[in-house]
Amino acid sequence: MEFFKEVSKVSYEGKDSRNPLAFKHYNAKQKIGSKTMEEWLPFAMSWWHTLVAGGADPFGAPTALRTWNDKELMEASKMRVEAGFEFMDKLGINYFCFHDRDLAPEGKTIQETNANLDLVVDILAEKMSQYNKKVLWGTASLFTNPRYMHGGATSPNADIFAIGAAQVKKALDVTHKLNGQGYVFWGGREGYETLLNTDMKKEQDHMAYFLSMAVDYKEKIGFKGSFYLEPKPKEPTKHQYDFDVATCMEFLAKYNLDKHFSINIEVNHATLAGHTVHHEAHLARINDMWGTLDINFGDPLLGWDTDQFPTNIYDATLMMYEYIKQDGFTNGGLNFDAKVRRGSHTMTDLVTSYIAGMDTLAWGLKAAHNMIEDGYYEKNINERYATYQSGIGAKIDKKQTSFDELSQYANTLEEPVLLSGKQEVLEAELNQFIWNAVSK
Ligand code: XLS
Ligand code: NI
Ligand code: NI
Repeated sequence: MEFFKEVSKVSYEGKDSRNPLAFKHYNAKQKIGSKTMEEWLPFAMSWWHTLVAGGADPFGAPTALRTWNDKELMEASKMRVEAGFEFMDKLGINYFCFHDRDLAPEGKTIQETNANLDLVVDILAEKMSQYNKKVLWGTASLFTNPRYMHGGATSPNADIFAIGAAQVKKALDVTHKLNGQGYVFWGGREGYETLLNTDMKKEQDHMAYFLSMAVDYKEKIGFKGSFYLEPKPKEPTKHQYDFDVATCMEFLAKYNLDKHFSINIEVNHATLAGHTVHHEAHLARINDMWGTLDINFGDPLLGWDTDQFPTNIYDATLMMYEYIKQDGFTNGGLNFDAKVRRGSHTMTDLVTSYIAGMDTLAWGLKAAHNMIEDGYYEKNINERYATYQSGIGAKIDKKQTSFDELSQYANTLEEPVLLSGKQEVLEAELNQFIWNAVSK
């Protein structure tokens, strides 16, 4: 059965194309520096937003027209597998990401649920070798089932903690079986609403213990993929324990887990935390903690996780700037944690949305590559900190001075003359890099 009937293999037509079913900037085999675009940009399809989301919102029922809408649950799951591989094939996407519960419906018992999952996973494994597609990462949904209303690893109820552990163990087995390159921990309901009913210390200790048991289990089964923690500041809970990159790094370091994890940065989560994705990517990079990326962007006028397709070229460029600086990822990739708007309800909308996102990232990659080749921003930063290259500055940089020496030195100074920060010039120049990346 063909699911995306209006779409044939999507090809690159170049920047002047007006064809919504063609790439304008993403040209898989084109080299950007040392790697092809396809090598730089290991795009992944998110199973949940692409194949499961129906467009329901708090005010109304699902709108999405999907071939499996009227099918029984297991039947629908199997159709999604077919559709997913056709989708990746047509777009030239080589990876996908999933939650356990996206793949197959829950049964009446844990055993039945696992049996459903195993059935779909076997079909997946076959399709993966047929189409040559890979799992970027897997994860477990410890947030959809009502039993997790007070948390999974941070639940006040020990039996829920145990059920959550069993679920993650199974999701790790499945990800391992499918040769996943990674596994994500996003603490959907790991946070709290009010301290009037919450033992925060106990909950955080439990969460860390949960993660450390996952590390033990990973080693036990010989899973070689990377473990990632995905920060998000709010939604669903008011105070999420994995607020942002800084909070996650501190948490991992405190519990001696930092060697076992890196961070999955998500653009819209960065902005919800009051940061730019540039900030989050930079902070993770300089600490060697940036492992993978969930691409989307948020509406600046709305305060929630809108998970829109990434069409913001500024975010894309600055994100790619950090990304090229660390020479990409080892096991990570660019997962489209993005969903079509409720009104974009056709099967074809899914394809055109991915094209829009892939083109934006490709454009950002080109612009960022030019920024780095040109050296403009690095040169500016070097000049800005030039006083640390010699004399007292070099001593400070090498940590070879003291308050006594600095005080003596300061006494000899006249009021220093400062350089301009030149922010407006730097921002105007960024516009030029973005423009020139596609105009030439
Ligand atoms: C939700 C998260 C989620 C994770 C995986 O906001 O982004 O989709 O990426 O559980
Ligand atoms: Ni995400
Ligand atoms: Ni999100």
